[in-house]
Amino acid sequence: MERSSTYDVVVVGAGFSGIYGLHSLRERGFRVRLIEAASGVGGTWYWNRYPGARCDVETTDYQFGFDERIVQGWTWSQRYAPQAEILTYLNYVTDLLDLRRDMQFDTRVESATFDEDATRWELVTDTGERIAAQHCVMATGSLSAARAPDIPGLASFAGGCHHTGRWPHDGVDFAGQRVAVIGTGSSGIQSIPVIAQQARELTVFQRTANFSVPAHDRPRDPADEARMKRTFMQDREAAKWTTQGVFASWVANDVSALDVDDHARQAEFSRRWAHGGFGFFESFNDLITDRDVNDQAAEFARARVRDVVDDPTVAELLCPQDHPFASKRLCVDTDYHATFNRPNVALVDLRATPIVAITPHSVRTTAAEFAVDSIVLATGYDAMTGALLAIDIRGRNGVGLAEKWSAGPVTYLGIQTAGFPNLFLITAPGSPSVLSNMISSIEQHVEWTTDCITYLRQHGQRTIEAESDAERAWVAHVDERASETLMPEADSWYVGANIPGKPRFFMPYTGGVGSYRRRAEQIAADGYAGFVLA
Ligand code: FAD
Ligand code: N01
Repeated sequence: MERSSTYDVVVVGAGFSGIYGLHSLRERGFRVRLIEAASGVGGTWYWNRYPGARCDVETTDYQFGFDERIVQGWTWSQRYAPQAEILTYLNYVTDLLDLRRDMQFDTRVESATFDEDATRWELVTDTGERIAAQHCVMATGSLSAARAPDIPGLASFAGGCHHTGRWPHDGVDFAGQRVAVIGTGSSGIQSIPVIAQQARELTVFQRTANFSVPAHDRPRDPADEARMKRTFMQDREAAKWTTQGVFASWVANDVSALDVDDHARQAEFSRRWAHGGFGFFESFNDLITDRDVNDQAAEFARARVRDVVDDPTVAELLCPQDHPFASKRLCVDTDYHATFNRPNVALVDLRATPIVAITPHSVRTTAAEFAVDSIVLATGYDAMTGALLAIDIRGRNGVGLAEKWSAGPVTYLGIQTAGFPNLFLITAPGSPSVLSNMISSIEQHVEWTTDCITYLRQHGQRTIEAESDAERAWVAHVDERASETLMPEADSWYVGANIPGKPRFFMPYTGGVGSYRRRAEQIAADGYAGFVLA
């Protein structure tokens, strides 16, 4: 049965972005409805229940910072919180802020059309509901459109086949099984060591070896937790102006590696490797811009793989050779490389022997057939644009977002795109988003959006829309900043290379969280320069 309702704002998605978006807008007195395809809150942490799933930005940073009550009322168990704990935390926040009454689950938004006469968005859901709202906030996630590979015969597989980003809620029992994992990005690298302990045999199908830094995860010390709580609010405020929106996870070393001698350079690399996590990436300020420095970091990381892996042939296969260090999203692991010393784990190099087919009981490469009982697809996402383009979004004159972005996603600040008034995108292409602590970036986007919608109400304006010129200039700036780094060289999901036919376009903003925030705030202070208000 078709039902309809009208709101000031509709928010799509109930991950970190949607939860805060609903709260923030509701606090300003707007009538808000949140629509979520899943049966509960959590977003990433609702869907990704695979063995070993956890954050890899440290928990101290990877949490909300907008309300001290949330921080004081929650205690984290680990340096990197596991998925179940983050999901419980997001349910705690949802209840603390009494958000559930404005949330609607098990409902997927299929289309969103801007009605130019009524100056509002009309959404249609898969439950047949029509929802009208003056503003639409897409909190649909940068890494939420799970991507299964196009392998012949995949659908014929008779055993269990699970994508890491759509993991069964009651878990998967791999005991006694022969398991195949396809994919060695962050999801593969987190899950492989845990699955190896559960399965009888594990075969890892690797197309590209990835750089991974040890996590050195550990339980949180209660004294550290208490210290964190005491100073969190001021530390978080300071983190907003850093390159990656963190204060606890790592400290950036604002020194060129070229200004120190070889001994000091190796010592800094070693110190950060021993500390664990993303801090290694910030060993020097030119690690991602200077090829020599990057090569040295890459060689340091490869040497650590050779230290750990017993079989020299396997070690070489696990050493990334075809992209600069951290030009693909850096992984953070617990015992990933050591897992290949286990007698029940084998590595298959798909560069040498690609998969040709999946049969009901096996994975077949050009060289061999591997009989398996279960397949894990750790094959990633149609990142940054996938969830948005899965919705038929139509702006002025009925133009579709897919058409507008056919050569790549163009935005102004990664928040709006010209021709789509009152459509706000949270952490979209053109914003620091996936290159940062995402919670910091999400909070900034939600707060900017809330202030913007409030400003429109205060100034009697019905619409805000990015100007094409401002958008063009922003896209050129994003592109220029990316080209100052080695990042666009890799065939990564940052450039859409993992999706056949996706236009190659470096999507996130490499200019850093702090400088991005300054710019976005200045634009707002200048009466939303580069936007048309009507
Ligand atoms: P999501 O959490 O992806 O939520 C989007 C929601 O929108 C989903 O629930 C989805 O169902 C819903 N949705 C989408 N389309 C529709 C539609 N059409 N209709 C209705 N609902 C819809 N980032 C970090 O900074 N640090 C980390 O350590 C980190 N770890 C990660 C680990 C994993 C396994 C993954 C996959 C990502 C990780 N990320 C990490 C990135 C992570 O996605 C973000 O940190 C953050 O959780 C994103 O929140 P979000 O609310 O923007 O999007
Ligand atoms: O996905 P990925 P992910 N045949 O795209 C391979 C975040 N995250 O889910 O590189 C064979 O990185 C593919 O190979 P190649 C984080 O931002 C964070 O692991 O394309 N292989 C690659 O090895 C991360 O970057 C955490 O050659 C195929 C892998 O599958 C992002 O989410 C944990 C293939 C996909 O790697 C995505 O990570 C998890 C095919 N047909 C995720 N298709 C944390 O730790 C793809 N591959 C916090």
